[in-house]
Order: sequence, then C-alpha cells, then structure tokens
Amino acid sequence: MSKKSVYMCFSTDMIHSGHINIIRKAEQLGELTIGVLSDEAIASYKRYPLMPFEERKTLFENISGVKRVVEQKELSYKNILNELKPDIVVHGDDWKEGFQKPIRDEVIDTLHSYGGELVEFPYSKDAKYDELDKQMRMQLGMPDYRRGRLKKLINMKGLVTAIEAHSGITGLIAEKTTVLQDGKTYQFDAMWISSLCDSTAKGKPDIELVDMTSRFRTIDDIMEVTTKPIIFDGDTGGLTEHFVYTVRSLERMGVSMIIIEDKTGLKKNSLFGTEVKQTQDSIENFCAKISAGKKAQKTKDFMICARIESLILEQGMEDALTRAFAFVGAGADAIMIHSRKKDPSEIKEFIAKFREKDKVTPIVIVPTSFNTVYEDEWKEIGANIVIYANQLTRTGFPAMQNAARTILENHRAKECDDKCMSIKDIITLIPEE
Ligand code: SPV
Ligand code: MG
Repeated sequence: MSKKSVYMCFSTDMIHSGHINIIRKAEQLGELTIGVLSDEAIASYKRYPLMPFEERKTLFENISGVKRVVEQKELSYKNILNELKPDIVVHGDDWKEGFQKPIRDEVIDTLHSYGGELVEFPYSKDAKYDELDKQMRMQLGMPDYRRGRLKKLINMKGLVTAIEAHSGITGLIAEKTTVLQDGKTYQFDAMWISSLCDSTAKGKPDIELVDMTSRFRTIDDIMEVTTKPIIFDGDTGGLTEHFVYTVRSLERMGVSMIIIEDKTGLKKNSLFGTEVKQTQDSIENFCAKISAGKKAQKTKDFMICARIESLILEQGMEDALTRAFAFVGAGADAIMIHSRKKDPSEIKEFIAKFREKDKVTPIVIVPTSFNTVYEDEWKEIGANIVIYANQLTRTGFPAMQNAARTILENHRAKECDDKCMSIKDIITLIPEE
C-alpha cells in the first residue's frame, strides 16, 4: 500500500525540541512535506524573520524524515493544499482559538473538498520556548537589526506602509495591530515619528520648537517597546552644521530613515500651504545639506530622504521634478513628494514623470488630503512608502475631549463609562515582561 502524503507548515527561524517532536509524529503518518512560510508572509503576520527564507528552507531540508521542503507563500493554506493535495495536514492544536482560527477553518474546508484529513497534536507549551522567542524579539529591536530593515522591506514588498507613533502606547498600536482578511494578514511595516504629532502631544505648535533632545526622547520611548523600523520626520534638518550630528545620533539609535524638507527659516506645517509664510530653500543649499548628511553617516543602511515642497508652495510640477533629480544627484536615498490637494492627480503626475527617468529611487508619499487611492494603486504606479501621518492623533484626541466634556456635563464619571475601555483591559493592555 502506498504511503500517505503529509503536509506541515512552519514560520519559525529557530528550530527547538518542540518542533522536532511534532515532526517525528508527522513522519509516522506518511511521507512528509514541509512548507516554509515566505519572508513576506511572516513579516506581515508575526515579525520580520531574522533568518531569510533560503536559510530556513535549508534548516528543514536537513532534518531526517523530511522528504521535501516547499515554499508556502501565504498564511492561508488554501493554494498550497489545492496544489499538493496532501492526504493529511498536521498542526499543533493551539490554533483552535485566536487569530489563526479562520486559517484552521479554511484548512478543514479545503481538506474536506478533496477528502483530506487534519491531524492535531497537543501544542507543547514550554517556558523555555517563550524565552527563546522573547530573545529573538529583543534582537529585532536592537539598533543594528532595526536600522537596515526598512530597506529590506522596500526590496521585499515594493510598497511599505508606516503609521504615526508619538509615544510608547501609540508605538505598540503601530507594532501590534493586525487584521486578517481573505486569508492574508495585514500589519503596518514601519512607524513615522511625525513632527506634527510629536509637537501636538506636547501641546506645542509644529514649528521646530520641540527640540531634538525631546524628539529623541520620543524615539527612545517608542523603541523601548517595539521592533519595527522607524522613519523620523526631521523637519528642515536645521543648520547643515547641526544636521550632520542629527544623522549620526539617529543612526546610532537604530532609526532607518530621516526625511528632511526643502524649506528654510521658520518652518510651518505643510498642510497650511500658502496660507502662512513659508520659504523654500535653494536647490544649492539643500543639496549641500543632503551631501553633508550622507558624508557624515557611518552605516550603509541609514537613509536620507529629501522632501519636496514645490507643490505645497505652488511652485509647479517642473520645479518639483527639477528639485527631485537634483536631490537624488546630491545623494538622497529617497524622495518624498507632498501635496495638500484632495485630488491625487498632481501626485500621480509627479510619480509618473519621475519614474520616466528614475526607476529605482524610492518615492515616499503622505496621503492625508489625497486619501482616496488604495495602496495597491500607489504600488502599481511606482510609490514605495505610504505614510499615514496623523490618524492616531486625530482620532485619539477627540475621544479624550469627549470624555472630559461628558464628566463636566454630568458632574460624575458614570455617563462616561460606556466610552471607556474596561479597567481590566487597561491594566492588562501592557503585559509585564
Ligand atoms: C508630519 O506629520 O509632521 C508631516 C507630514 O510633516 S504633514 O503634516 O502632512 O506635513
Ligand atoms: Mg512634519
């Protein structure tokens, strides 16, 4: 009688005795194929893999009893099961609850469609495995690991998303929020330390008033509790003589990218546009600032992004493009183009014209005003980083104001209760390490 075919999928980048135990049980059931989850699928549901796919594949190929190793491209098993049609899928029983439950349900349905069977073994929960995982996470938060990951993610995914964070708790929201949709998981790839939101959280206007020491303190608070790469809003970058020190400090901290805008003098937020006086820097000065920053940096991974304010300041498309090419020539690793129009057409036109001549330099956009375009379309037309720059601040503060008003109106807190997170949830929101 021919042997049954057995399939298991792994996302781990460290193999421990728990994995070996379940592999031993699986190989008793038949000829074992291991699916190794792709880097992209792991990065979007768990954390960036410390070991790339090829290395992880080799690890499994060298375990006795494993007949072959294939790539599983998505968290969903549907496609690979329909392709391989294994008689048996093996998994630990830990996915009966939680965010993996819909994946399990889909596996059962798919197996059912062709007469396959799911075999579950008790999940081996062991404190030492949790400790190993904690150590891996710690590694990811270390400056040398964190810094280069933005570049890797751009290369891997083509388009990465970042959301604003201005404190430890907003950093945790950026780090942990996960949505499961159509068999795929979605998370933000990176965090944006917005000057607007960092200033607003401190009750100050967005005019480069919050000094670098204070901005670095914010970064530190976020870094302490997260692992995702950080893009820092460096405003104008300040004086070139100061900017070179900022670059080195950010590099040392493990920040991945600084974005500086081509404005000079008293900086105001771009979303004011021409309603307030704002002065654009000369191409020559700004190029000199970029070049000095590139010369000052010590690692190869850190990125300096030049932000072009020509459309904000109504200087026209030609000016925006001339600046973009000049800034790339001066050494910028990426460019950001900004607009405060609701209509995305000027941003799309800029991207198309820039991409005619430059196919590789990453393009960053901040679709706060022009917010109707989906990420897939931005990717298709050649953008590489989409930053959601202020939505956590703009949703959080009205909720707090509303709670304060409700208490004042009622002279007690009862009426506010149904707007609040439960006491149990708030005290368990942040688990003790
Ligand atoms: C910020 O978030 O501080 C930015 C983006 O610089 S914007 O507010 O759109 O200018
Ligand atoms: Mg800003």
